[in-house]
Amino acid sequence: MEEKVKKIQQEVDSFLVKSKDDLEAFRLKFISKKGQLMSLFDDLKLASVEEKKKLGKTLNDLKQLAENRFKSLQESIENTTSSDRETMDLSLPVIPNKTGNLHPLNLTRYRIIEIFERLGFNVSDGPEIEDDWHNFTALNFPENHPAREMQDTFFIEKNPDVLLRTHTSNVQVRLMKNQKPPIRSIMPGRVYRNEAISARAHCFFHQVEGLYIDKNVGFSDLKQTLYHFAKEMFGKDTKIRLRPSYFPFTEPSAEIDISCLICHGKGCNVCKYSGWVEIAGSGMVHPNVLRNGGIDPEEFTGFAFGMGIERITMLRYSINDLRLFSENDVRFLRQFKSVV
Ligand code: 2NM
Repeated sequence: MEEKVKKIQQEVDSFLVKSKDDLEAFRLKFISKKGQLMSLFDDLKLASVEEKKKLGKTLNDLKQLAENRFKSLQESIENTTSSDRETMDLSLPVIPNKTGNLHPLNLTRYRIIEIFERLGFNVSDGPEIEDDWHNFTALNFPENHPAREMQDTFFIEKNPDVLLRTHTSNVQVRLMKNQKPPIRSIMPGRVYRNEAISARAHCFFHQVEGLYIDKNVGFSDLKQTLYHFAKEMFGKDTKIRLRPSYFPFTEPSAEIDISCLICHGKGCNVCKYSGWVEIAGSGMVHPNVLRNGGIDPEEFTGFAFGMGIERITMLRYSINDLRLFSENDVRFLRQFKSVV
């Protein structure tokens, strides 16, 4: 009898209760009328008067112990009311995350920002609705420049002109006015041009322009910066080529080409059998532009560049139609999973 009591006492102490089912098992075993503990009280009836005295107290203590433990287990189970805990199976495969993914243009934009941030460039932003001064005049566009024509630019108002910016260079003008060199910044953003929509053109697209102004910034800095960018963006074996070009806001100016990713120079229809594809325009900031931004061109020089995010994205993912970016067809968009 005494041994039985000891055994039950140990069991009451060590019985594991993690769920409501466990708790019920505990109750049936130690508390209920048909439980082990109660059957000891039945045994007690057969004992002698002496034994009854001694064992009766032990059994009552044990009963009290079981009831107290039951109460405290009940409280803690109810407080953690986690039905998950009882049913969660950690070995099951995860439920796939269907919350969507970033737009391919944003994936490219973030990658471009990442590359330039590591070179010490910061990111600047500015208005999409702009006046003539910030979009054209300050950037050395002559009064009669064709870009100012109604066919090329969306005007919101005329005299004084209010328009949708045609490039993000308007942000550079503000930067130069508001900051002193050294300036090292890139400007991603949406720009607008009055063009018929096709596989290769759209009435809006996205640009990243960059500006670096300091003492002694030279053309070699421009070349190495864009060479580094090309290798980071398209792979370490990428070559670049600079072609002389013309922009009103830079002098000298150059178009940046990269070696064709598809045919590696052999010739294919992406590079139109030339082996090279254009990715950006660039040049040394024109002294007039520096002056318009309140910077002395005798003291400071700088380079600037601009690239289309759509174009870089099309090369990066072999996409052949610009319209896919704005049609928002999920069958297209879902293909660009990434861990940005
Ligand atoms: C391009 C190509 C070449 C450019 C120049 C400037 C500024 F403001 F510094 F004059 N911003 N961006 C630039 C130069 C942009 O885009 C194809």
